[in-house]
Amino acid sequence: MTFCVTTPIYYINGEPHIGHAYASTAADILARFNRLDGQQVHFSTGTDEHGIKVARSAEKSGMEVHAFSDFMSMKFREMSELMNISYDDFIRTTEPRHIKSAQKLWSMIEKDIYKSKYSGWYDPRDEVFVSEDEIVNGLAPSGGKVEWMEEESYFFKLSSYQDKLLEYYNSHPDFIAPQSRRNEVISFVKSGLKDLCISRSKFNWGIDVPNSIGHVMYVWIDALANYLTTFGFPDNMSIAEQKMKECIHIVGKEILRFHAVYWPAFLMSAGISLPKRIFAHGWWTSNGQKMSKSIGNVIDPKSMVNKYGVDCIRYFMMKEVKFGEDGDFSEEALKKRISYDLANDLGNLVQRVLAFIQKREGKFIADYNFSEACSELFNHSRNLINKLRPLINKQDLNGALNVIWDLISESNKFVNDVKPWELSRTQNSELDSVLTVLCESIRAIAFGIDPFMPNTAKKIFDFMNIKGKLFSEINENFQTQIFPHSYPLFPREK
Ligand code: ME8
Repeated sequence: MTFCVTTPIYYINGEPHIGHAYASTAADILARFNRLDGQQVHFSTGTDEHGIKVARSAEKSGMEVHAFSDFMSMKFREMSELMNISYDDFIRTTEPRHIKSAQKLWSMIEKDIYKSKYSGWYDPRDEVFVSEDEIVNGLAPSGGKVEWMEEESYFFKLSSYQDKLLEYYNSHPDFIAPQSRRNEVISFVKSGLKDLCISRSKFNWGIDVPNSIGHVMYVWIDALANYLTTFGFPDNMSIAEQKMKECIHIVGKEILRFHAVYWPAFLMSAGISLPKRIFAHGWWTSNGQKMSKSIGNVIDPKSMVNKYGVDCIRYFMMKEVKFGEDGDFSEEALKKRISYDLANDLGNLVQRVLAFIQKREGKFIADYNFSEACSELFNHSRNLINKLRPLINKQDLNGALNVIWDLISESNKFVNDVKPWELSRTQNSELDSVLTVLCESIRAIAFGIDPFMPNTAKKIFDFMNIKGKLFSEINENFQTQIFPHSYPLFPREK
């Protein structure tokens, strides 16, 4: 079975920030979960390098545009490394394989393309065409200053896809998620679709329109085609088709329209399968305010990771808000999560159980003859992944963490109730089975958090000498174990 997931490809006109790190981390968790679940995974991310906005940023920087793209794209690659993003492909839209793919897509939708004159407003900040009624005081909804555009352009007959799109949404209720966003898209399409201007001729930082001198593709056609490129299109058409069908696009809510309206229309026109789902996530504010360079409150993932560690940041972003909703990023909230959820709940469970076993010379005899209380915790542990799977399949990342934390709380409560230290004093024969079930629950928890916090999971696996990698290996019983020395998972704040 194949599972494919993509992040948006990021514009390289500015530095990566926490919003980019968020989209990439969410996609990474889906990719990691599915890999551990034994699926073939294709996970792509990358950079969107053409368009007027990038061309102007290059000009401002004084760098030649190709050199600027190389330089800025590298920063996004570094952000991926920093966030521990396990991508299989990092795609850049300036690569020859992509230029070929975008041009092929263009030629496949040519029957729906005509030439005409465009006159209207353009918002270079978001690379979108805007209508009169969207403009307030000369500004587009993005806050960008609109520019008048008048040029001979190519148009895509988007209007003729209105009914087909509505039919498709109707027959594929899970195509757009979350539901509230789906409703917004449907009402947008119902309100009427205009044909889409898909070329520019006033500048040349883009992919040439095939057989048409002086025109470059509108950056969004170019950008959306990245998903096909990464799947091997056009050389490996049947593989690309297959992957497209299994693909989940993770996007921010502000670019849902491009992914849920334009993209499916292009694919329908080209006769290519549509992706499985488009999931629109929400936006982060910074201490209650919109992140903006002028306010100076843009959150830099590098400084956060250096200060708190990558796993804590990954955890915080997924736990703090339900995936799909907006959230607020503050260090205060982050510190609380680290202290309560990570150090107190998870860290403490691992530390107290493993330290106890260590005190007994690191040895216990696995004993699966369980009392009722042990059996209950054992069954919950063995069932954890089965509970997570449906949540991950609907991208409920926050819900998945809640389920894992339920098991952590249950395990901590079990320790408090059973009091292994007392059993040890009285040489109670139940002790081995109590420690066995606790090791089982910690092992299950480590598997569960692995996609979210891979470094932390690895530490637990190392503490416990667990070699298994796949979820399927969770069902193997512990043998008599000797644990090496264990350390705290999350250093407490000084
Ligand atoms: O739109 N909160 O690129 P982009 C959460 N190149 N997520 C945020 C965010 C925030 N404050 N700010 C950005 C583009 N993001 C196009 C995409 S895809 C074919 C082309 C995330 O650099 C979010 O996922 O503006 C958003 O959709 C993405 O970064 C946009 O990045």
